[in-house]
Amino acid sequence: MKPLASLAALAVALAATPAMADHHEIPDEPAPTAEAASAFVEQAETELLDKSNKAGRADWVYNNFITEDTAAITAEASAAFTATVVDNAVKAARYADVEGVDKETARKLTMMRTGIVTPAPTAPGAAEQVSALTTEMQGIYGKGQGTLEGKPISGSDIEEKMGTVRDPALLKEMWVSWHDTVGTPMKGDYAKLVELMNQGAHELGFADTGALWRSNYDMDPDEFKALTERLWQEVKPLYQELHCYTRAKLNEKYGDEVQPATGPIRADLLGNMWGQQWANIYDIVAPEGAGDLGYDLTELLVEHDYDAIRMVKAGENFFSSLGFEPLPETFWERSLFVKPRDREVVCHASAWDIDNKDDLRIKMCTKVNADDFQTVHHELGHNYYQRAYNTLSPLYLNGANDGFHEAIGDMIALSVTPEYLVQIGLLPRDEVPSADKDIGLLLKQALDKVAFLPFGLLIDRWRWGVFDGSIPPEDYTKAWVDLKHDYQGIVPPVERTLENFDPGAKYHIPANVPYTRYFLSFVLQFQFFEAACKTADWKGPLHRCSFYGNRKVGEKLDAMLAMGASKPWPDALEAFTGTREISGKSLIRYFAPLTKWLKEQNKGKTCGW
Ligand code: X8Z
Ligand code: ZN
Repeated sequence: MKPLASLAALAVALAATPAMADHHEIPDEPAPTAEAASAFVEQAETELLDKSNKAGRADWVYNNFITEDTAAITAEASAAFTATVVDNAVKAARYADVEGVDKETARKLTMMRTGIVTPAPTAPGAAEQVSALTTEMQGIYGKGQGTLEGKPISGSDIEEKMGTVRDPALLKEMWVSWHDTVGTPMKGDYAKLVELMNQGAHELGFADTGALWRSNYDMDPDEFKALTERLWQEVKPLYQELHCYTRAKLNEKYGDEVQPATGPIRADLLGNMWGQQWANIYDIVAPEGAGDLGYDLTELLVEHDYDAIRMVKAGENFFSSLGFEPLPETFWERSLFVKPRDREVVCHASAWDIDNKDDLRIKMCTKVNADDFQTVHHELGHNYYQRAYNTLSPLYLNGANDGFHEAIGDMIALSVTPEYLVQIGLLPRDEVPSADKDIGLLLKQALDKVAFLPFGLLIDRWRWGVFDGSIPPEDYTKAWVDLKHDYQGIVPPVERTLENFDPGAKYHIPANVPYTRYFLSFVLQFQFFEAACKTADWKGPLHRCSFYGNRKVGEKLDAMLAMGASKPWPDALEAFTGTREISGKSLIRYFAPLTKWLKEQNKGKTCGW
């Protein structure tokens, strides 16, 4: 994810908190003329960039060293930033209907309002309250622990263990302890935050915070909602086939007591704390015959003595092969690559651009495994995007939309094929899986990419409901459990109660990071990937394509990235793919052979839950 700072100027970052704007009388404001509007925008951009950079720096320190003092410092900087953001958004509204405003200025005035992630009321002290709440919750999450066999275990370790442990009692212990100790204590803070953010959104002219979030996609917010629904309907049948097949395999492995053959899947059996990506249980679901791929990326990394730095170097090398400049020396000096032994840090991976120029960094508690190899590429995608648009004006220092920002590194990682692993010396050529292993390769990919889709959608469906009041605080966890049941077809391993706050056990809820971006990204990355493979003149099955080393792809990619947020996102999509529509068709084409195969496997079974 991108932190505050990089969100930067970008209204996006705008997240934080508010300040003390007074939209009724602003005595020193010039009369609203087109000239005044552009002068205002210019001054606001300078101010936003400055405050965003200051808040980003403080937030970096906090994320790397969670203490009372760093919490106070980041809360203060973030409150100052939010205050500025809200103040400028309120002023921007005054210029909205001024005649003769040029197109650029009009776009920026809109962005100043719609890019706000964490709105706060304008009343004195409210911005500070909002910042204190988000800082507090992130601290709880960052310091959070669960237990394994009764012993405390950190967030990054428990995440890894959920992928490797196969004893259902231990999986249940880890799942329950994590959700109870991390989520539950935040419930009150979260309800308070929702109330404050909604007041802030209201003052900015939005019905609630969800409406504000949905307004940031260059289209009508209702149209955006409909777009996400259309995409979900395109990919849902494939998810249902995957669910049906996976459930049967889990039933075979664990028996009816643990995983019944019908109904929803028990959440802790899927190889991931949140049941969001399932590739870690590939060994359980692998098809007979086509299942043995002959290699396991985690094992290859370990055997070849990879450590965190080598993993990141491999990611950098991919971008270099496309023609991108190497990462700056400061990236290597200032990033956090492994979990420190002696202090609390936020381990959830993130990419930063501290000065919005070239001070790029990542922060990861990297483990040497396939999951984190993927995440390294993901984070670098953010960094290369940030650098590509760093000459644009402050409000344009962002992705075409947030889904684009999330999709770049993942699109690159789709090129991590067996053939690519040969090219970088990780896999011996004679061990490349033959064509009869295609179903295995596709299934493994689907366990991450297809399994994620309903998860990516439901997080904000939950928040949209929380924000519009249809999910009141007493229903927070029930609604969460219901949505996970309905969309993903999964259930918690034990009954959840009113006191629990399961949403808080997922990073993006305490961190207040909108999540629809990932749903979009998991669709978009296949569109980008298919377009890149076409540019690279790839012939053969899409899932075997790697555009490693292709300068033509690099040039086209750079052109899209360099547009930043300066144009509506369909323009950026068109620049790279030739189409202006987000569509699930590329994903469906990528997995077409698997879909056919899954349907055969599921024949005669009652699917659904
Ligand atoms: O949060 C992330 C990235 C940082 S933007 C590591 N992701 C989502 C998650 O972990 O829930 C990437 C995939 C989805
Ligand atoms: Zn990300």
